Amino acid sequence: MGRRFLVGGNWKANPKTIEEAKKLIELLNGAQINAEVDVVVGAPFIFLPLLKDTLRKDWHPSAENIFTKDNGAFTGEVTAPMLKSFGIEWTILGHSERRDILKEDDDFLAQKVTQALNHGLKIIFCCGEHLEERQAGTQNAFVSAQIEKMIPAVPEGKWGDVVIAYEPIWAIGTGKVASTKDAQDMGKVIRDILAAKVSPEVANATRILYGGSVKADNCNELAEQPDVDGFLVGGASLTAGFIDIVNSAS
Ligand code: G2H
Repeated sequence: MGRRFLVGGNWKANPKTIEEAKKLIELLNGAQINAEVDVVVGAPFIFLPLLKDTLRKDWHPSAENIFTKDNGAFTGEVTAPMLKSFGIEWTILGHSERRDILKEDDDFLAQKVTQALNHGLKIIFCCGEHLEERQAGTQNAFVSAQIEKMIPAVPEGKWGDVVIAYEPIWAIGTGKVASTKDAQDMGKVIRDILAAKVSPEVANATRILYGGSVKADNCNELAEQPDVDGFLVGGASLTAGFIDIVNSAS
């Protein structure tokens, strides 16, 4: 059975006001979708109740992060049980902006992976190399190490709740989209690791997304690649172009 295409929006911390968030939701709710596709909309925590209440019901609001514990003295953190109690079913984890700006390392992210999945959240787990590794030709080893550190964190029976997003950091928000070959090659590298370290069944079933400057005018060719099962979209998720990207699944 083929893997169902998935497109994730990642608003990051872009909308500054509730009015901006409402306008975006209005745009998304009015969209005509002609494709068989799962759509997940990642937004800052504070906007999630609004998304839960007003986003079209065939799409899914997502957090962009969680903390490693259920609750306690962790000032400023938001936890998986809190999200679940608001009816949120998804979270992005390990985005490069959290890895690089907030200094979240592989071990910390592994704890978040286990925590999210044990609480019944579905995850979009991000990986990807810097320009430095790409220029040195070590991108496969770098991304493989990120995936290999995440694999043991996935509890038994939970692989169906895992989506992986390959996002080369040099392509994020820079306008430099990876070539279709770069995206496909890394998708295949990740799938081969899953086959070798988890199982061929999990490798075959797990959706691997591409993220990094995906736009309406570059998504169609990328979407045709056998190991690109969808997209994680930042800048363009704040525009009408997101609808075209969702429709690239058809
Ligand atoms: C990568 C992507 C979304 P953008 O961060 O996760 O953002 O599409 O703006 O490059």
